[in-house]
Amino acid sequence: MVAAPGENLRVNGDRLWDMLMEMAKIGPGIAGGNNRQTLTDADGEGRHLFKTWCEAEGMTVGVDKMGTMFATRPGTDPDALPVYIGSHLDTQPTGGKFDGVLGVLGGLEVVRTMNDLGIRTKHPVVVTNWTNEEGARFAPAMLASGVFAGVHSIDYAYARKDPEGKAFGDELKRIGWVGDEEVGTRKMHAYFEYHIEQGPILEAEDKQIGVVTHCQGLWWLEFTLTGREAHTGSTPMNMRVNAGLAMSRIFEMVQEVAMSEQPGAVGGVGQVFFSPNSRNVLPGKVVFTVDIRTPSQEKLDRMRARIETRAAEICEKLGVGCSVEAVGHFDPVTFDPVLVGRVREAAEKLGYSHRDIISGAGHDACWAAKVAPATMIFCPCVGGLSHNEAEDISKEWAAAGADVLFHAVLETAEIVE
Ligand code: HGY
Ligand code: MN
Ligand code: MN
Repeated sequence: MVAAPGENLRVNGDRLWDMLMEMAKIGPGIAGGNNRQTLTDADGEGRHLFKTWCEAEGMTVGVDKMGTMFATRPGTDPDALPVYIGSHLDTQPTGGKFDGVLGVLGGLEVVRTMNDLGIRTKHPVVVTNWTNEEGARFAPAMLASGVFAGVHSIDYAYARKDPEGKAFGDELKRIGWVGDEEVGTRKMHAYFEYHIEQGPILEAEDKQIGVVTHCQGLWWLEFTLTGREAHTGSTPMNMRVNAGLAMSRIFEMVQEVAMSEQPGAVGGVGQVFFSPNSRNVLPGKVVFTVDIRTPSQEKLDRMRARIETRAAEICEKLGVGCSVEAVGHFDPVTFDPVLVGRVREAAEKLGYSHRDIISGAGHDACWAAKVAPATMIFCPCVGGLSHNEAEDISKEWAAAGADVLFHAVLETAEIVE
């Protein structure tokens, strides 16, 4: 069968894999993954390596006041808005080598392949590393892309504190990555994000490519429960104001609410702080964040209302104080149908198996979609495991997704003969 025009244009999978393994050496975890949390020295080192690689490809690297990095490959038309390819280099504390990193370095591999082939495009291509996508150290997640999209102010972002009380703005200054660009002044022709699925569907269905049509919405609800510090040994059960017990009943309730909203809803808790966190003192204060998500707007808001109402009832019964603050949120996202179509056509042309999919995880693309046509491409990941140091993909999967990214970007950036 005669190859379709450009069908044989593929990225260099070995070179992409080598870049991923090189970046993985920075901020290593303790079990083969990464701990390269945002605004740590390791993050600074990873940023520097990315900048060095981009400049070696003849790209110019701009940085905005949130530290987001924009590496530009010029187009032939100086007035044409760029096509952006982005994701994040920061990781969870027990993160994998591919979450976010595949999207940034996959974008760089697209540029390297364009340089290898001497391809010129009308629109510039900009490869982006968003600051603090994970939200592990500074909530909320997708903080820099949120400021870029006008969802958060830069003052709000700079004031966000990590668990040790360090402020985002101070830490960004400390690692020397406060840029001079105003945040959000850049305009995008289109935005693509290539990412591991972080779920089990593609691998289970033996599909090489996820054509991402939507992303589920999210609430992060931070609860602060106030009990009374008291001796765990000498305080009679009927005299306790037990914030820890209230917390455990709320956890059980969140599970129940999420299960009652199936299919297509999740709810759970990943982070808890006890104070004073001493074995033989009942906690005076318990702080935790409930993470709920679903593709349905109506279900998302209903789950939030049910959880907040029932949490207040649980606490009242136990005489425990209860306050809640939404520290993260985005509504369900529908990605741009034209760009989604280009991703699907690229997978078809390249002969890769594919299926439409809704993203379970949140991504910077969710905020980019507020200010430009945006979409995503997924590759499978082993066992659907992510936010775990054992997160793994194959070199073949990585290259196939980058090939689709390459073709969809070329289609959008318009090759100049
Ligand atoms: O929470 C998320 O979905 C993303 O990993 N920040
Ligand atoms: Mn990610
Ligand atoms: Mn992540």
